[in-house]
Amino acid sequence: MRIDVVTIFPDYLAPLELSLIGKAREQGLLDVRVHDLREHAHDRHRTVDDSPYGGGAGMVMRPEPWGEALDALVASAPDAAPPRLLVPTPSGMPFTQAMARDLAAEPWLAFACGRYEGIDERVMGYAAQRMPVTLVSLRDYVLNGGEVAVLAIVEAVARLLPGVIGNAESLVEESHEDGLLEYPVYTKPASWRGLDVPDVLLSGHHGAIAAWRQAQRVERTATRRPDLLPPD
Ligand code: JF5
Repeated sequence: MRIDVVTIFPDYLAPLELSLIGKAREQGLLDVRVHDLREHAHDRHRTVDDSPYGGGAGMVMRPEPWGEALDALVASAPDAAPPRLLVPTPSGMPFTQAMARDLAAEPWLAFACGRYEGIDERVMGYAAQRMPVTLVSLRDYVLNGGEVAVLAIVEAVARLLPGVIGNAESLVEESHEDGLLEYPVYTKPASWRGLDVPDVLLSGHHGAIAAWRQAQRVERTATRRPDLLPPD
């Protein structure tokens, strides 16, 4: 999979060189290219923002650098289908594990990182004439820019790519793969600072362990995420 990220802070994406994603890149499973939007700003101060038409607080990202940056992405692979463009924003569609699965099946993703009050709306319109565009939200809070959201989305997607995680089972038995939160996990020692591992886990009764874990999943989900349970 190829992933392009356009940002005014390329250094923010440095963590994509680490750990599992860094290794996936070294192995050629993932081709990540980070681009500085200011390469496409041609005035003396390489300006990428301006005040909003209609007034209001803050600044808006100007469309011209974004138009050039998107054109450059498409032109970088003239024989390929264009990438799916993802734009992190608090006003986007909620990002989910199901969305991560869908995105992991794409050959090419591009991310547009907004800053300030956002990107001139015409950029999304222009892009949508050329490629699939999805506005995506990490839910109901506000970040200073899309970069941290990109880190989260790229990690959620990349770990689903064939070869990136060794143990395929560890991908299935996870929160949000089947609509319930995960059960609690324990390791040695069996007793630690007066706190004991639940007896059932030491019992060797696989049926009892599975039943206990499922009950824990339902209980946790009811407590922490009742929105995930079917209405009764
Ligand atoms: C951003 C305008 C982008 O704040 C976010 C965000 C929150 N959930 N998901 C993404 O993105 C940065 C802020 C303002 C555009």
